[in-house]
Amino acid sequence: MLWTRKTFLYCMVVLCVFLFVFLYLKPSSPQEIWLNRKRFRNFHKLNANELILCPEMPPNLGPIVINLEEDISFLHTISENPYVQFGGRAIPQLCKALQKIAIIIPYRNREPHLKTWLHYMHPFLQKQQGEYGVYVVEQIEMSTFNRAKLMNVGFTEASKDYDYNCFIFSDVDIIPMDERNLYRCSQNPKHMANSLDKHNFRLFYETAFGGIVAFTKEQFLKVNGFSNLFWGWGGEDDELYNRVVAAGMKIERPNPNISRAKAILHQRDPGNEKTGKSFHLVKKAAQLMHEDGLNTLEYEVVARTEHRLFTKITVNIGSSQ
Ligand code: UDH
Ligand code: MN
Repeated sequence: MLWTRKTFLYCMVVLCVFLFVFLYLKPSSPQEIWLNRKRFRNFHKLNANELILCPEMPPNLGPIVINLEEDISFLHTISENPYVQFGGRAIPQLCKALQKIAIIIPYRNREPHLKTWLHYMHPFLQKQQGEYGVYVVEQIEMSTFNRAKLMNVGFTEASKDYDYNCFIFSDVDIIPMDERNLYRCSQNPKHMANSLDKHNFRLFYETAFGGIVAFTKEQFLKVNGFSNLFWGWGGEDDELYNRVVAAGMKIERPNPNISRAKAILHQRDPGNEKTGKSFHLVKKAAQLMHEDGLNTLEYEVVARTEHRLFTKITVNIGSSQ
């Protein structure tokens, strides 16, 4: 009897030790760490590496209403986006982002459009659980504008900042109308401005590749970036399309019902006239791709400002002569 009770107690102790080791000392899965920390309301101390991956399709996304009449100040947008950090960077609060995204915006003298873009895009990108940074690349000289070269500068400078693996090159005046249009990179370079209101939500032409395009780092390096030779309006997007094809890649486009977007209407900017001078280069993309682009890019950063809503890189990119 005594012996049996002793054995019973002994067994209980062993069982307790086992349970203790199993429940408390076993390595926790990231989900458990996340739940525990959530319980203790310790969100801000979360280490991104310990979090579970964000889902492919984040929850609660849908169409949004865009009102271009509103004049929205930077301060208002800052106050509405407390999680956006200096330089216009954000990471998802409760999961580990699938991609590290740099958004590159070519820019000169378009403050009202930039205000609108930031007002709609910061909430949009955060709802999509993006880990991202916004880069506004400003051409300083009043000489002819070179959108493509600014994109190359943005890619190069953002890559120095952080290990971005996805680059979204976007005009400052295009705002998506549906949060399900994921600002992410795909297996192939992706043309995202395929359903603009100003084109009746149709693809402008079969090989259109302007407005917004998304490239992984590898995809962009494979085509050696944009050409640097397109001064003035037009052609650089078609040349990039030809580079992608010449590099053996396909182009992807999102479902046009979901990629519906508003393009802010405006007059042509001074210094961005259609000169037509570089258009003959479009057909030479397969050859030009090796001789001109990221590998021949020259510029001088004049200033770098970490604004609350974006990083501005003011740059001297020279001129066509
Ligand atoms: N951009 C600037 N500043 C400029 C020129 C261009 O920031 O002075 C940037 C900006 O991000 C813009 C992008 O380059 O969204 C593309 O230029 P764009 O908006 O001029 O190109 P789009 O295809 O051209 O919209 C339309 C020409 C307008 C003609 C209208 C005549 N009714
Ligand atoms: Mn425009």
